[in-house]
Amino acid sequence: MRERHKESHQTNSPIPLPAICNRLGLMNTKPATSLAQTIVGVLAILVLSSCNNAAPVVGDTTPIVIITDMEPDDRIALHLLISLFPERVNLIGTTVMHSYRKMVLAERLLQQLNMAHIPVSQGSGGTANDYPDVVSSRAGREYDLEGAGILDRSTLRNIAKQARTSKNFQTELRRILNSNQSVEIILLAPPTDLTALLEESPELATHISRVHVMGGWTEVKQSTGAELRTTYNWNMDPIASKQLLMFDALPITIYSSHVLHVSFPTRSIQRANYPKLIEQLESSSKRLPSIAEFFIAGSSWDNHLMDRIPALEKAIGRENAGRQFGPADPAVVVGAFAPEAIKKRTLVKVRLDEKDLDPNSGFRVYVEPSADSKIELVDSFDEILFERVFVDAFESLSLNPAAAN
Ligand SMILES: [Ca+2]
Repeated sequence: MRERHKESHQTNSPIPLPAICNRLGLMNTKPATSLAQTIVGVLAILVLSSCNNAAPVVGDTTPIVIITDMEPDDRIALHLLISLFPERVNLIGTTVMHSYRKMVLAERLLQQLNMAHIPVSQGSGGTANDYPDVVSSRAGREYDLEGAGILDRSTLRNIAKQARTSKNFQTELRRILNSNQSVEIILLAPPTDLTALLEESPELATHISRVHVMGGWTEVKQSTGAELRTTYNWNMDPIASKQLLMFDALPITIYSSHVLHVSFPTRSIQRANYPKLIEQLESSSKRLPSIAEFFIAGSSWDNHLMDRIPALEKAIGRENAGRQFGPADPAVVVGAFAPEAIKKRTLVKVRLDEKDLDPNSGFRVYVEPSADSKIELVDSFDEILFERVFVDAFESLSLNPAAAN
């Protein structure tokens, strides 16, 4: 599917070069802390020669907060972030169904990477029935096997007794925003907790330098013409998603499904199309138990999806279960912190109509160019750069003795 907005107002890069250099560590006075950071810097030098003339400034130490639903591709995204910016990740919040269990699993992943000092807190949650019944999201919503084959049975039993939802993450996020003038948020799940906090304390939006959003829409053909309809993360909480897009002062970058489907047309990173990435994961798993557990989590998730949606067998392939992942969440991390992966951006206004639901696909979205908007839409993504950053980040993580138990 190709769903470009032909009339879009396009901007090559709304982020000033010094900011890009800064993000990539090219103006960092401190030495790079990992091979991954060094390589990201080298890549940037190749494409941004003008950065070489910039005066050195203090490196980017902006705290990062991640909101995750701990699906298999979130696990990959977390590994990437920890490899690229081990000192900047300040808080992880877990959300949607089984958010307590997801918190335990995120803590376990951090422990395995010797990063247990990063706090993880439980956010909003519920059961599959607490979320809108959109057919395309049903299989994901009804998955109930997080932690199977990873956590022992008594731990899983104890977890089942815990509250399904919590405001702990909102409390922790408030604390981070109150004590920092500039925080970046990586939103790899529905925005329920972030929006609730900003509705309660809108002044905290000025402490957020950018929200990197995995969300958006696809173009669905209807008898009346093509319509934009939300995908999973926005399907799960359309009201919070709509409200987030209405905070005028909040800089947001949207990695929409319709663009990532063009950059990654098979929608599955697997041996047939990205052999280097799968080989890298296989190799990393020998030293990193957190990758071995990604294989376990992925196998359970992939088989569930293929059981529920037989058409996915063609895209995923039973033989690839546990050895493939969706590129969306990892792409957000790469795009956020190696910004040259974003080949084109468009400033837009986005409106979500939560009252207009097509139960087969999602809620109606309207997008229009707007030069004064603080919302930028990723319009084209560099999957080649993604591959290079990915391989290097996992190689670095595997070689780092601190990360290998
Ligand atoms: Ca996710």
